[in-house]
Amino acid sequence: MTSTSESGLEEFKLFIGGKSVDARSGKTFDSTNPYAGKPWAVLADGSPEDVDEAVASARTAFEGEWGQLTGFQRAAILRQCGDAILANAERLARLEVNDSGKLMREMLGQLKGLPQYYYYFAGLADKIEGRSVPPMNPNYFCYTRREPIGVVGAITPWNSPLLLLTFKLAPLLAAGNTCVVKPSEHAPASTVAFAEVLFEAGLPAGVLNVVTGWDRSTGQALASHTGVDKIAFTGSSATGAKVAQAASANLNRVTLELGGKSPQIVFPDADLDAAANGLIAGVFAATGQTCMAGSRLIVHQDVHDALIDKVVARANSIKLGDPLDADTEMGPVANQPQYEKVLSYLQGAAAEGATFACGGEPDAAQGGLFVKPTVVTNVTPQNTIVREEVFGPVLAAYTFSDEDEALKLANDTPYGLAGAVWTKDVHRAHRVAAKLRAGTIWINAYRVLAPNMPFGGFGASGIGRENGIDAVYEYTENKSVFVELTGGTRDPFQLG
Ligand code: TXE
Repeated sequence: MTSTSESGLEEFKLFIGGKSVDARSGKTFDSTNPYAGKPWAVLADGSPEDVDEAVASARTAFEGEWGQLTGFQRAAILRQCGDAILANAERLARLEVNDSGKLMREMLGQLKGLPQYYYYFAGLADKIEGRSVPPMNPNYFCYTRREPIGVVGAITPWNSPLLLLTFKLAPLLAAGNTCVVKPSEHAPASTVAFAEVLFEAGLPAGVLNVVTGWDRSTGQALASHTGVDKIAFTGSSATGAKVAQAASANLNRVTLELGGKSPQIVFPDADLDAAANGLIAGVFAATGQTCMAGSRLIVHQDVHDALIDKVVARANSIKLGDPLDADTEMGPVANQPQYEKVLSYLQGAAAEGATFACGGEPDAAQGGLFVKPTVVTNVTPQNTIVREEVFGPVLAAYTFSDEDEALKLANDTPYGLAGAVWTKDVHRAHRVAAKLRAGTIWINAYRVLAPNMPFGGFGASGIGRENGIDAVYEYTENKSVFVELTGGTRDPFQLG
């Protein structure tokens, strides 16, 4: 359980085997509230030895009570988890806001929506079926079994820690696996409280373990652990590649949900007010700190000026401020390194000759880690601001003259997480959606997710898919069973 330290900060320990425990080293680290600009929580600083203990606990749970449950029983527990998340939504959302500076209204909405993921995957837990396969040789009865993989290591980032953990946790639990999660050092608290909530709701001890840690060696220890069977990671593409290398050294499975530089294509017949609203939602909501940020506007040259005017007008009226205030629309950047990274991209854009239609600098009136909503124009497709993920409130806008050029520009990226097409022409909408090389496409919309729609990326945006009916299979092994029916013997030197 969380408590308060002598310094008045909330305390969060590791959560291993159903118990709150100190790090073996006894060390702690602070988590800073980016809006207040000061520490608000103290966390156990877990090291590789703590990861060992958590993995052993997850293995014991997998081989114990949890591993014996039927899908029906797991479904019942998943539903209880969903109910408990709803009952604790406000508290959990507040922890996320304290850690990341994201808006309370956004995080509360996310937390209240989270139970749907557990209910959805509860509905699948008792439907994970093998198949009876027609035999090639009539002497055999053949069938397949879908079995859990075992212990899953989940490594999560600081933007929306509980939503991104849920993308992994709900299906892996439905399939009967256990989990060790290492949340980001920049936003670790909510994950600890979340594990406690799920344990209280009936998730058996050891099924979900949390190791927080400041040093990256903690995540590395989990990614490379020989006691883990699969790694599910969300974060930057650079770290994702390292995680995949570590996991593949053990021949472990991986799911990677990585960065993006997602295009929003606006055709001249589009409803420009709706498109402007979608652009605001795509890149300024969550202060642009989402993997699916629609950070490239590719707009037809005839409507460029009109659309930029609309976006800039709305961007300039975005209310920056306290993430806990109900009318705040954009909070600070989530942490100091990220703030510095966003500013260095803005300086780089200016150096490469871009123009700021709005923003382009810190918000001096707010101070702290606030950056003004920024629209960058006069860019070329080769500019860094067009090619690299900023992970901040920065939109880069450039033009096209026909559909082929729009698609060429949109697909000219190593990433492929998401994208949008804005047009009233139904033929064009579907044609362009089919040709965009990205995992999620919105037509006349942006930033919509659902538990039953697959999510993941092409190219440098990742490997595998989260959510959707097939996500449980990402956490199963497919086993073939041959049953000899006649009791006869066969030539031992012949295959089949
Ligand atoms: O992410 P990392 P960081 C992008 C964004 C941001 C940049 C850096 O551009 O500026 O990443 O942020 C753990 N082995 N995104 O440093 O490094 C780490 O402790 C195993 C995009 O926070 O990807 C954390 O728990 N684990 C993104 C998690 O990996 C390691 C979301 C993610 O950290 C590790 C967040 C290692 N070697 C940032 N090194 C998105 N696309 O959603 C770090 N970690």
